[in-house]
Amino acid sequence: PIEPDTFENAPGLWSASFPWPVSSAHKYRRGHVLIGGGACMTGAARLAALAAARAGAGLVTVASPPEAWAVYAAALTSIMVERLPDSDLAPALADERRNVVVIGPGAGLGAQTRANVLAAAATGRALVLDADALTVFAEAPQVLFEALHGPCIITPHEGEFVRLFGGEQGGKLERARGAARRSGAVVILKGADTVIAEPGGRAVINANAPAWLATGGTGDVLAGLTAGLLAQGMPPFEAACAAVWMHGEAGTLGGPGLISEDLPGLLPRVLQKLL
Ligand code: NPW
Ligand code: AMP
Ligand code: MG
Repeated sequence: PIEPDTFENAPGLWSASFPWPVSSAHKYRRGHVLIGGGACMTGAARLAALAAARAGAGLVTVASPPEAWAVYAAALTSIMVERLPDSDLAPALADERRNVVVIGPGAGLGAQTRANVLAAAATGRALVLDADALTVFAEAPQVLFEALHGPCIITPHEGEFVRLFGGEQGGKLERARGAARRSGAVVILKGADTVIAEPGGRAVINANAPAWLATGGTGDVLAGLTAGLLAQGMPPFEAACAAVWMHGEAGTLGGPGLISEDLPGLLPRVLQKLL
């Protein structure tokens, strides 16, 4: 440990719980990630969906409001697309085999995003909340924290973090730890160095990420990747640490000129390193 209960991220911390498929596996046994697709910024949910699938989730569904359905359906092949009657995610939550729900990437800042998060949380389902799903609770973060019943991973960048937890002084490590304690969620506080913290006090500092990752959409990829591991039964803290490490490795493999949509396609090479 770097200091008590604090570790530098490395596969040795989580490889024992990495969800490799077994010979009796089939797609319904490898988890089903549901992603709430936004109506306008459709790229974000698509990036998350591809990353969840590359992480090994057996099935991935993007649930789309009717006006964006054709965009998702035309752009996605391995990923399933569900056409919702409107922007309400509730119908897509009815299938309980969808064991992880991702909300936030490209979701938009309307009241419906807030309602969708609360509806998903009420099911007790494992959640990955990112981006707009965090920002919509900036005025009332306690409403979000009190709604969380099941496992939850939140993935704020610094801007999103300050909206939710305030900008109080202190090091990144302590701020992430405090946020995990306050929210009850595993917190991935992103940046050049990313801190992963859980409510019990364990924290991991990740340092393998290259600055090539500072480009639009990479956070959306991380949300999907995290969900893909979580859906396969990896415990939330370990899934968060593994996803952040894999994301950094993929960014390094991509190197100069990297754009976010390169990342899902680089994940097989990252998985190969872990085999
Ligand atoms: P400043 O400039 O420091 O005052 P937002 P977003 C601040 C979707 N995307 N990293 C900073 O303020 C996302 O999924 C869709 C970043 C900045 O102005 C969301 O749904 C894509 N920001 C939506 O866009 C690809 C930092 O926060 C503000 C920061 C909005 O997400 C792109 C940005 O926060 C994108 O992912 C940091 N380390 N520190 C697609 N292909 O469809 C401080 N800030 O306004 O919530 O914007 O992150 O772009
Ligand atoms: P987002 O802002 O939500 O798109 O997330 C950006 C992703 O890229 C996060 O995983 C960050 O940790 C990563 N990232 C952003 N800037 C850097 C940087 N300068 N060095 C390394 N990783 C970065
Ligand atoms: Mg983001």
